Amino acid sequence: MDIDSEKRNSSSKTPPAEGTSMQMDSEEPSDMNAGEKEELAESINKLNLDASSSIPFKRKPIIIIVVGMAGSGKTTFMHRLVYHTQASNMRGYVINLDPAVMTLPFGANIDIRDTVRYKEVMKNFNLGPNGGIMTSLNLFATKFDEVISVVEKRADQLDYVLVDTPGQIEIFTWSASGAIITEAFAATFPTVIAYVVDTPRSASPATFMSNMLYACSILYKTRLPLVLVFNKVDVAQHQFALEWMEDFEAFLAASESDNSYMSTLNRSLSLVLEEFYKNLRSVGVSAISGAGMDAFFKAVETSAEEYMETYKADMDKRRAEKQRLEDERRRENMEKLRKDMEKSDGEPVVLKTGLKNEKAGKKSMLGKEEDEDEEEEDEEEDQDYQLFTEEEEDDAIDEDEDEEVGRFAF
Ligand SMILES: Nc1nc2c(ncn2[C@@H]2O[C@H](COP(=O)(O)OP(=O)(O)OP(=O)(O)O)[C@@H](O)[C@H]2O)c(=O)[nH]1
Ligand SMILES: [Mg+2]
Repeated sequence: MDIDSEKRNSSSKTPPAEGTSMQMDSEEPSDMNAGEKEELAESINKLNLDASSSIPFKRKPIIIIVVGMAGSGKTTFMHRLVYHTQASNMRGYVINLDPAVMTLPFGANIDIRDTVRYKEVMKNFNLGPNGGIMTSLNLFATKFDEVISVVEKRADQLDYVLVDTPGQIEIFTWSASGAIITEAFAATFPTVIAYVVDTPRSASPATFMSNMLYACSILYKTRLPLVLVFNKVDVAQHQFALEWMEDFEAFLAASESDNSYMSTLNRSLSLVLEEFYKNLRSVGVSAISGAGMDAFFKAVETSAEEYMETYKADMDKRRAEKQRLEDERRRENMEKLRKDMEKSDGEPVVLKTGLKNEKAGKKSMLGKEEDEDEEEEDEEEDQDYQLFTEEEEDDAIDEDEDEEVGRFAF
């Protein structure tokens, strides 16, 4: 690695000091005055510290990421959202992140299936269905900055971006790609998680509790506002769920009929989750009939405001801290570099390789020697060579290898 490759061969007057393992090659610093040195250091500093530009943040559109357990009705709910936005003259943009869905009931503006063929991924990587979905999502996540820039370009014409996620909830919520995608959105736009719950299936306290624990873990993992969407209220109303969330005694009473070990655990957990329930907004909807959509969008708007007040501030704080640590690390490295430059006084950097024929190595790195030095060197080299050939005649391959290593200059 050359700091200044153009000038590397010019600074070859004196060989590196004995025992110096690494020196920085720079433009004849012995001739450099203090002002020039400072200027160079400043420019290096600037180059490194200005590299961290901040991403511009926009207040619109609001990103709605729809997650939920398999079969809870995410895709049907997405369809309803698309229909509702169109009917209410809201401007929406639709992204499908489920690579395994066979047919979508709505048109997606960006569809992961256009980029990654899930079945091919399964075949090529010899994976099962879940591994195939996960790998497809990982592949797509590597290009997600392009998705963000597409949305950014249209930001002025959009109110909402609706995002459908894979059926297996853990593939999105607990994978690196899920985190990358969520964070990429949240860093650029207000982002809200819509957690879809299958209401009829949550009528049992045990299923309800497991659903709530999942929602809780997503809330704490993403640190984004979360709206609980009790879906399928056309089949069963969600009043019982609201009651259980508001009144701990009501949940205890419901669990009473069940005397298993599970219910004891559920009762204890419901106490723990009391605080979590306070931070949530919940709405009952039917993706099939369209009930509750206005309430849902109201909850989304309030959550987006909360995002700007609380979540964004927290996110900015975390990013600022990360940036501070990064700047500190850079500054330390620059300081080390500066010290190395001063120490080396502009001589070429040589890796100490422990060569048997060290001088030959040095010579090849330094280029042309001055004439008077050359003869002297040649004599010494001849001697070294003789010594070497006498001692290790059979080791011709080693000699070549050492010479190769000796050619590296830093
Ligand atoms: N009655 C009723 N059925 C619904 C509602 N929403 C979804 N369903 C049904 O629930 C089933 C699952 O719906 P999907 O939209 O495919 O659920 P999903 O969460 O996307 O499923 P995966 O992506 O496979 O996890 C389908 O049979 C839907 O018709 C609803 O509001 N009411
Ligand atoms: Mg689906």
